[in-house]
Amino acid sequence: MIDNTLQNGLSRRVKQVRKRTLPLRHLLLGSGVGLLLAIFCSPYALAANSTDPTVSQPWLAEWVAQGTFEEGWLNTLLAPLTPDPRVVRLMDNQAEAKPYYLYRKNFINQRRIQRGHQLMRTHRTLLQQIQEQYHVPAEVVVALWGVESDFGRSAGGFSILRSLYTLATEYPRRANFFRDELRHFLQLCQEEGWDPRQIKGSFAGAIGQMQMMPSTLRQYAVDFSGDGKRDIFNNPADVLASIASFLAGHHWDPDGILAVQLKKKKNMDLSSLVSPSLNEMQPWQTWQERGVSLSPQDKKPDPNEPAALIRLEEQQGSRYYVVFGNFKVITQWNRSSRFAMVVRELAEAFRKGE
Ligand SMILES: [Ca+2]
Repeated sequence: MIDNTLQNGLSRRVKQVRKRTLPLRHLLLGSGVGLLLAIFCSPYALAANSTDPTVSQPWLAEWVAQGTFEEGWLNTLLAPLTPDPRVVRLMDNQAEAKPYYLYRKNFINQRRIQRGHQLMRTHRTLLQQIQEQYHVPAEVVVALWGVESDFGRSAGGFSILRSLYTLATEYPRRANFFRDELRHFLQLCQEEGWDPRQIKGSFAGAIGQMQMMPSTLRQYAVDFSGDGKRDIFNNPADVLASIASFLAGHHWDPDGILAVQLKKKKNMDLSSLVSPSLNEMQPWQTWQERGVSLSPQDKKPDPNEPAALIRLEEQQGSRYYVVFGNFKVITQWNRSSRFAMVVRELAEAFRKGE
């Protein structure tokens, strides 16, 4: 009896609800035109959608559709952001190519060389352990650390979230690249338990003391200290091992050579031999057949070792180098030959001091 009364009351309420919702349901389901009208003419729907980044940026909606991120989480993070005009400006300025002798000054000076020596001593045991595991020389690892962040002193003060979102939305030339990096960054934050709003780095999205892009970090950063976290902001063991992990992952050859400077010979025009790109390396033997030779004190490359000939500008004129596989490995980190040569020079300075 009581049950029946309850059931009757319940079914009455259900009927009332159905009655009230019938016109809307009819509008939505009964007519395609009605559906479109319902979406486009509702002031509430229009206002709610147009401010959501997942609506204004269809590539974000794709991430939601693919199940990579929750829509509400993305909108909460991205909706408050405004583009950072400094980021676009800096991105355009960096394309200006300085001659090598000016470029070098940004990275190599006496203070940095001394600091590198000091840190090689401070972290001697750690660097030996890393060298044993990854078969990459300590001085090259420390040189990359010095070039990228002045040994952790300047890892960048830009919000990575805002910078990457700015470049993903306001920098059409490389928008796809930066959208992908933003996705990796957000995934990295979820994997590592970082708050995306708190992470700082370079204007171009590079993070941590080794200034790696998020996609690279996800692939190569390691926890060498053994605490379960890849702390690339504060932990030297994780930072240095992550650098070594990248180089080893790009096939660093422990017995290989980075580069050898060529002495200019009379009657030989090296400028005509300069390689168009490091992607077109030739076996060392081919260079010997073209008349390129090393000094007796230089380490002898294997005749089959892939090599390229590059030119860098010094104040006094051009300087020529034969560069080998390990040089190309460093250009996988940063595509510039000038960058790879700066790392080599700094590594040489550290090695000589030991
Ligand atoms: Ca760790």
